[in-house]
Amino acid sequence: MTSGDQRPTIFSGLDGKGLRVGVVRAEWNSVIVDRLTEGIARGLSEMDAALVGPISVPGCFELPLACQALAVSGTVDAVVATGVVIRGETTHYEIVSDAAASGIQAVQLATGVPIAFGVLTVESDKQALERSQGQGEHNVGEEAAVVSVQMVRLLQEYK
Ligand code: DLZ
Repeated sequence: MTSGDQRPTIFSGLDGKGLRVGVVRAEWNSVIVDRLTEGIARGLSEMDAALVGPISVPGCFELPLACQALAVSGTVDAVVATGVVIRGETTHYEIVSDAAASGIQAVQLATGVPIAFGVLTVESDKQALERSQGQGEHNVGEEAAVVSVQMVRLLQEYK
């Protein structure tokens, strides 16, 4: 078994009809972020959910604030945050990655709006490319899109 085999299976049959999902993308490593954003769009389209945005922010450090603005705007049912932090490129790796992850978690808990973590935190360009592939292959953006709809449907059961 490789580490890739431990990913959850993409949930088939999820219905996103009538849902609006906001996308916030960080522009560092934008070639990879484009691939992740394509994955998000593909995933939402397959579930028949509408994509709102994407909204761009400079880097992953800024993702939580923009996600919060979108979450409280009342215009979306969920948000997908995406971006790329590559360890080799920055001694700020842990600072930027941790700020993005903990900030996004804080926003979804405070607002009750699901925010899926479609952020790649990787060691190299090679890993980033492997995790942002095309249809039917590993794409963390597409997986996050599925999670956003899954969480909306889950929370609806408790309303
Ligand atoms: C400063 C910085 C560095 C060194 N590396 C990344 C990165 O790999 N990925 C990313 O999304 N952003 C990076 N940033 C920018 C920070 O996220 C942030 O935009 C700046 O520190 C300004 O607040």
